[in-house]
Amino acid sequence: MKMMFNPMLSGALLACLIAAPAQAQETPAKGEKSVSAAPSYPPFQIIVADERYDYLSDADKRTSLWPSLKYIPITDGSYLSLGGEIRPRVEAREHMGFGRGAEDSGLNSQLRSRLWADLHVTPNVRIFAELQSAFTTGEDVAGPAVDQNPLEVQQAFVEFSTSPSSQGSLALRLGRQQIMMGKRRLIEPRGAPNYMRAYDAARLLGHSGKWRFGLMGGAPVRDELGTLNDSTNDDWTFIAGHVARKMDEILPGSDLELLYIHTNRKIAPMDRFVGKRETLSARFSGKNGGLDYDVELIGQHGKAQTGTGDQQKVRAWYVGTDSGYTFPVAWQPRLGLKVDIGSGDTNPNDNRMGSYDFLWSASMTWTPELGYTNLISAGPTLRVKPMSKLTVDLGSAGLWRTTLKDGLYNLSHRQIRSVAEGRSRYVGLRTTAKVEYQWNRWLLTGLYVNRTFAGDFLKETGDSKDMLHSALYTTFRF
Ligand SMILES: [Ca+2]
Ligand SMILES: [Ca+2]
Repeated sequence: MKMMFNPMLSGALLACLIAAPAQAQETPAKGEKSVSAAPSYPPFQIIVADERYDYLSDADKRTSLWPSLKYIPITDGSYLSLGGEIRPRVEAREHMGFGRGAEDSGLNSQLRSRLWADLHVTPNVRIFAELQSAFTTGEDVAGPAVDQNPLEVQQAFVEFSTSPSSQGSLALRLGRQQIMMGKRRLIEPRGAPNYMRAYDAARLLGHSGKWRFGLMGGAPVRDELGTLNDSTNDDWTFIAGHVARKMDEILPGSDLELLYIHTNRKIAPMDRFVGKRETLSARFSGKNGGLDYDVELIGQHGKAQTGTGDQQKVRAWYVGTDSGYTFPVAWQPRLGLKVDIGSGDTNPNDNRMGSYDFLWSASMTWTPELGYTNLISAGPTLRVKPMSKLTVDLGSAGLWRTTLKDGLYNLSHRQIRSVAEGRSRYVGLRTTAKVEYQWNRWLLTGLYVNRTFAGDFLKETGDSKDMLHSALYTTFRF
């Protein structure tokens, strides 16, 4: 694998460097009116399958390479759309377990490659498939499949849809697919780590006027070391429904979204997450002038299966916000507040399970470190744009245990410190910085640093090294 990786990495970097200047002139700068016939394309989506290129059906719009790849006409009404991504990344990790357990140290080189094809058989039937590959070299402890998954079918689904109309639309997706809901606090495609997450699912999606709605059911894909061997994780199934509505009558630009997920988990790193949970989320978000806001409340009930075989009633919750204000001055500074609070179990002997299960949530930062169970993470964020293509994000967050009767968890639902190991609430202080330069529509380079300083609770547990996670990356996407 090591022999293969380095040429691939150099190839990817070369591809980025060659592709960038050649295609740079195709997209007008943001906010700038194009004087030539060059169109300004809609932005890329996180869920690539949500992108549509029907607007390129007119051959006059496909005079350069990129639109010619996004719309390849086959017969009248049918076309093929191709896309891909290459992300080389150099990563530094120190004490990701805060000084306990087998910890990777020093530099790693990573490469994520993606290639997808979207075949629109008729205006109402499409077949979407994506291959994805993730390599990591330099790890000094064996990495998981999230780092190392040489070649997999990341997505393969068929979609049946009604013809788009002003009345609304309805689509049914069947097969392996990426899913993202709301602010990515419960179900999402795991974009930051090397290999992404998908679900084997059936999903009905619709919208009509101010309403959006959907139903879905299935299971996540199990990440396995090795090639073309990822299977359906039947040990963690779900059924979900959601409905959202624009709430302009109450507050201009606002949106209310309700999401219900029933999960059945047969195996988990901790017994407390085994069992059936009903998760209900209400999320109010929007943008009004310089203000952007997002508040989410989540309640959980159900039955947890403990190690002794007893069933415990689940009573868990989460509350969080990521809101800010952008000042209309030079550098467009956005000052924000980000808070995440997940419940913990307040009493080991009361036959109730209070530890919040964050399901398939994105991490709080770009670092896959602490989970949301029994954790308060709260602090300010600042974003500035010194140049139109340059974005700087700074953040700082205090970390505390929600209840002193429960331990500390990581993003894999493992308890990394138990309740018996310390008495303090204060876990530590996290500081993050991210600088990204968007060369053009296709190419982005970024540097990310997360330094988390161990606080009183970690010190009491005996292992309390400060954590460092940093990454230098370039993403080329077409
Ligand atoms: Ca695999
Ligand atoms: Ca309890």
